[in-house]
Amino acid sequence: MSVEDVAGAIRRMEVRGAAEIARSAAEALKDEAEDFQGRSLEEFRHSLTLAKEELLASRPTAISLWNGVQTVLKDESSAKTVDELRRSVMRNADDFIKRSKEAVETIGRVGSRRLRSGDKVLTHCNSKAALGVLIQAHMEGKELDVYATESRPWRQGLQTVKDLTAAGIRPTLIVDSAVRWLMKDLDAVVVGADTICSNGALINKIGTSQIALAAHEARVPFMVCAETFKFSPKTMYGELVEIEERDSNEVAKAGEVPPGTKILNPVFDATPPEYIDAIVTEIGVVPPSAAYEIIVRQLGQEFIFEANSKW
Ligand code: RI2
Repeated sequence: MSVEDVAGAIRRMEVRGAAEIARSAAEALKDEAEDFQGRSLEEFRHSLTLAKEELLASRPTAISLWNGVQTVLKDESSAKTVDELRRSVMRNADDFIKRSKEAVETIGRVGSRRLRSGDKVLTHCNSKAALGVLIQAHMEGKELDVYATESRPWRQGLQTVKDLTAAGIRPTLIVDSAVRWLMKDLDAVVVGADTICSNGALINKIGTSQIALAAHEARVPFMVCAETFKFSPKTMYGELVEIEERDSNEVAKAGEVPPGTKILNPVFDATPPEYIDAIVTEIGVVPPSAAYEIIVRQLGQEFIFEANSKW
């Protein structure tokens, strides 16, 4: 698929999930590099810059997209020939995709240790990292009672119950507003992440912060599953995460509400670190207070510099 096609599919949420978005963008950059016909390095760099800008503009919130694109293009300035640049983009894209898939598998194994047979667990939206933990625990023979929120307005919870059912788990679907009612009966909440800020705050699907609040009130452990490329170097120097707002017709179609009704459709919200008990990454379980160190160690100075270069 062309960069334009991939960016469009991400924008329309045909491709969704923070990690999947990043992997698709990496694949699109790889194809762009493979198909480049010109001979000038300058022209090649220009076409990659345009591709990068188009992909980054497709959805603003998940840092995985920025980290993925940055990883693929990290050798751009040092490459001396078109061929060298092409090879580096293709190699980096393959590496990123492979590492990101392996990270989900590792998170599954690490996170499942936190769950016991008989646990009642709630998940929100459709996070492959969070589902990986639940499915791994099930494969290890633990009997889980899994609840999935509907996740209005896109209703990704329907996909979640399909994914869980396909893995042999019989889930229970609830409407988003039933979370607090249910919370007293739960043993854990397991969610994914679009972005983890340097102070450990979680940016995830709208409604996540309400779930965390209810979990905190009921003293139910709240676990976040996040690959290290979900941590944001951009937030280290104070940049705030842009919360995407989508079209009002995702909430109510024309004719369903009186003309002139204002509709707000924020897609993500921020959960403060004090409501998060553990973040499960591919390098282990960490507290939210470790976010700064993860960014420095795993992503490194180059990423931090690039992320804040406009500062
Ligand atoms: P994985 C999704 O965003 C959800 O917010 C989900 O929790 C998060 O990405 C992480 O998903 P959207 O693309 O990367 O559905 O774990 O808006 O699959």
